[in-house]
Amino acid sequence: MKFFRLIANVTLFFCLCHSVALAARMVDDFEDGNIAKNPEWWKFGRLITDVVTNKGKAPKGETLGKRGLLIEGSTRNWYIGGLGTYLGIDSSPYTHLELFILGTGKDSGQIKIELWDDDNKNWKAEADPKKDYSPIYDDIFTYALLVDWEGWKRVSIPLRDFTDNNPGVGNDAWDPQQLDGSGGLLQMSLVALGRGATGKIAVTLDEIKLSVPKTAEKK
Ligand SMILES: [Ca+2]
Ligand SMILES: [Ca+2]
Ligand SMILES: [Ca+2]
Ligand SMILES: [Ca+2]
Repeated sequence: MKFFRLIANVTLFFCLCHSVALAARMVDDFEDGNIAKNPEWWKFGRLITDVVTNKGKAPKGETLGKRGLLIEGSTRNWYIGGLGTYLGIDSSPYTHLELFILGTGKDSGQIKIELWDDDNKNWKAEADPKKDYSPIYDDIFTYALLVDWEGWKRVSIPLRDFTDNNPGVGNDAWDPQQLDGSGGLLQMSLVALGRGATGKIAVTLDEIKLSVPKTAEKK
C-alpha cells in the first residue's frame, strides 16, 4: 500500500512540475541586475537602459521583485532604439506575452514587440543589414503597445494578437513549435518609439514572460 502511495505521490509531483513548467516561461525578471547574460540582450539605436530598483506600488494583488529595466530615449523621427534577445524555444504551450510596465504618464512612449519564428528551420534569425536588420527567411510577428499610463500595470497580450509584419517573407504563419528542425520562437525584440514623431520613451519593464494566464486557462 505504501508503495502505491509513493507512486501516486511521485506521479502527482511530476504532474505539478509539468503544469508549472507549462504555466509560464520567464524571459527576464532582471533580478540579476545584468542584461548581458541570462538572457543576453543586445541593444540598437539610441536607447538608454539601466537595471534599477523598482519604485512605486505594485498593481493590486501583484508582487514585484526588487529590480526592473528602465528604458529611456527621445526622437524626432518616431524611432528611438531597442533591445533584443535570442530565445530558441518551443512557445506553443503559451497563449500570452506578459510583462509589468511602469508608465510615466500619457507620453510614456510606445513599444513595438517583435517575435521571430524559424521558417527555414536552421535555428538562426538571419537579418538583412541593408534593410534595417529585417528577417530574410523567417516571419516577424509584431504588436504595438502604447504606454499612456502612470504607475505599474500588468500587460497581458494574447499571442494571437501579434500579426505578420513581413508579408511574402517566411510563410506568413506563426510557427511557435519546434517541429521538423525549426527552432520555434527564435528571438524577441522590443523597439522603442515615441508617441508622436517627436517624442520620448521613459518606462520601466519587469517580468517579461510567456504564459497561460489563469483567466485564459478556463477558456
Ligand atoms: Ca524584477
Ligand atoms: Ca531561420
Ligand atoms: Ca511573413
Ligand atoms: Ca512562420
